[in-house]
Amino acid sequence: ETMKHSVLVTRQIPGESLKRLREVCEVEVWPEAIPPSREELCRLVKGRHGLLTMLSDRIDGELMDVAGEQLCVVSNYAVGFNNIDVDAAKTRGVVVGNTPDVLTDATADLAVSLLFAASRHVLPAGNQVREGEWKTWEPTGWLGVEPSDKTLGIVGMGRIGKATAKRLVGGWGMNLLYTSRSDQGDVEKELGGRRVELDTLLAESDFVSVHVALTDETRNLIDADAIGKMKSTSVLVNTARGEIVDQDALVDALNRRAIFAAGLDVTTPEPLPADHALVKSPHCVILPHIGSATHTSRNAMSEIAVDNLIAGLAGKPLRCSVT
Ligand code: 8YV
Repeated sequence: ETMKHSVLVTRQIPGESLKRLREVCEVEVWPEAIPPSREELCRLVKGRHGLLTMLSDRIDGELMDVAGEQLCVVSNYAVGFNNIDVDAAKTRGVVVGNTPDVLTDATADLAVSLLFAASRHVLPAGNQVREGEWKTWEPTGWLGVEPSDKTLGIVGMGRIGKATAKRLVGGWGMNLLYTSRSDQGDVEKELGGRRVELDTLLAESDFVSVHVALTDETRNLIDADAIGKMKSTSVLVNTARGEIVDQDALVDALNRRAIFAAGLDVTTPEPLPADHALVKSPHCVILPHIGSATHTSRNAMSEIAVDNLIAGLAGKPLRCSVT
């Protein structure tokens, strides 16, 4: 067969891997910084054999049908794949790939950064300087909380949860509680962690860091009830998915000082409008979903995503498959 495969890449990606892709197929790359709308995506996927997609692209059965029967692989540029209807893909014989492992360290580093930033008012204090409001030094100004020897609660002890725990247990001597679908012997041995129910974790932890995948079971896992169980001195960190935390409940808790602070790399929606109560809260640090944003991590994600696409087009097993 002489006809080349046709693929759509829905954003510009860093690194050299698109060159490899161009050697084996026709590639169209969405050129804008703003993602394609649903309408544009529907127009662009028609007739494609492969898609390299982002979290901002909703890839459901309808979109796969619009693409056509020749579609054989969807390669997601992320470890999380909640934007893809995996069952719909399976039904249609479409394989789905993701980019695990290579962003574990970068995301764990950012979780720790958010934990410290939220604990020490890094953003509002820094802004005070920028805005010319640094008038004096106050013994009672900007008092924060310290992590040393406190209790860390990791919600979801997967790769990123484990890497975050390692940093904070090893570096700051934190005691570790965690929730997980399975008992993790190595975590108990290496880090002295104790697997507990979520309620216990929330009640006993000084710092709670969320690392579960977004599924029907974890949507709104950290709701008003859950936040209500947390200590008034505790800090909540979320680098997983915005939908796992009930944002109205979080705003309410921060306003009432029912928890100390929050650090979020993920929100609902993304981008979060600047007039949102969470953005306005002096007790909340929000970053624009940059967990995996390092040169090392994003270049490696590009490599895996392109490897997945090339393998899928050739009908071979993907380097990292979720189907
Ligand atoms: C993505 C992410 O890189 O991997 C994930 O699951 O959330 C991020 O690393 C980013 O959202 C681009 O899709």
